[in-house]
Amino acid sequence: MLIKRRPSWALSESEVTPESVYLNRRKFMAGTMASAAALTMPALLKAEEGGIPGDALQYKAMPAFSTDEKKAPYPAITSYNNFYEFGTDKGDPARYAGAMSVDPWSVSVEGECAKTGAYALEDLLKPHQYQERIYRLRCVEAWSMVIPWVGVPLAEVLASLEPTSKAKYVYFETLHDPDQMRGQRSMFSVIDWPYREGLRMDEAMNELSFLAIGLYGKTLPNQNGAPIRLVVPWKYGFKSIKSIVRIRFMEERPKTSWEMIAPEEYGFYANVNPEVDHPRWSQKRERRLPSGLLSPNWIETVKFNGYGEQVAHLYKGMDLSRYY
Ligand SMILES: Nc1nc2c(c(=O)[nH]1)N[C@H]1C(S)=C(S)[C@@H](COP(=O)(O)O)O[C@H]1N2
Ligand SMILES: [Mo]
Repeated sequence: MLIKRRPSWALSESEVTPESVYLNRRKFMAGTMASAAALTMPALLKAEEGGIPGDALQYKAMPAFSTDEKKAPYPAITSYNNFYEFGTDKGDPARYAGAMSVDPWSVSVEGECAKTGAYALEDLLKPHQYQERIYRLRCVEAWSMVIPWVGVPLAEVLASLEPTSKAKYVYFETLHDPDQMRGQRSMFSVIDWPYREGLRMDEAMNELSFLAIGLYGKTLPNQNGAPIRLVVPWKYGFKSIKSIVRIRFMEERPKTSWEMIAPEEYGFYANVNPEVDHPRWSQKRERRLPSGLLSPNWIETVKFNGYGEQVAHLYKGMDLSRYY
């Protein structure tokens, strides 16, 4: 008998198990936590009438840091999210992130730099001109979107904090406040809060690394990481940490959330790489969203998410099948 096998990349939505389902299953092996609800992806909302909410930002367009690919519509970018602080379903952040208050917002700057201290967000941003950059965001779950961010280069902000020569890494933390973040109250939460991320200093100082404060020309909605989040477009989406309250310059490599949860699946580097499959699914293709459930829009994944020209040199001499 001839058994026809689909190529491994022709996965249906339910075959690429959302991380939340898998991790809950793993954590509560004895229970029945893999709820059917978590397997169902919410339909993307129709564009709302009346334009884009939020405060308008002044920025300059940056064609050299942008793509002509079709942008995901605002409702798609703001209704299909990963932000586990508010729940693990893709629709939870849009539903519940309104409970987070983002003004005033303070960022604690710590560690190996001259300008440590607690900064009001305005003060951290003040000297810098806002830019619009249209980047691809590629989630490790094999979906992607093209997103027009507004923000400032991470390198400018970090340089203004005057890192010392001992600063080899920079570490970030998201707000930890169970009163505002219902996912942090959940007994099913898989993350040891706060959400933590980090970059090697040369990655952080790369021209592509970006601190976003806006989307489609307006201030970020909470579900996308208001009021300030990282965007590192050549890495899997989980590196792009949201709602940042702490920046620490470090000599040692910091422990990051996904590495702590499953180091064999999520490395510190996490560079987009179609040559290295996730242990449970292929990374050769991705669904470019929005994309219908019946006719998923699969495209080829490109190494470094297509940003190799800008970043490949950072990894010379590293075995990218190990440090993918
Ligand atoms: N604090 C925090 N940051 C986070 C996450 C999260 O759960 N918590 N999810 C990450 C993942 S897996 C992805 S793909 C992106 C999604 O960003 P978006 O919702 O703006 O598209 O945010 C990343 N940043
Ligand atoms: Mo992701």
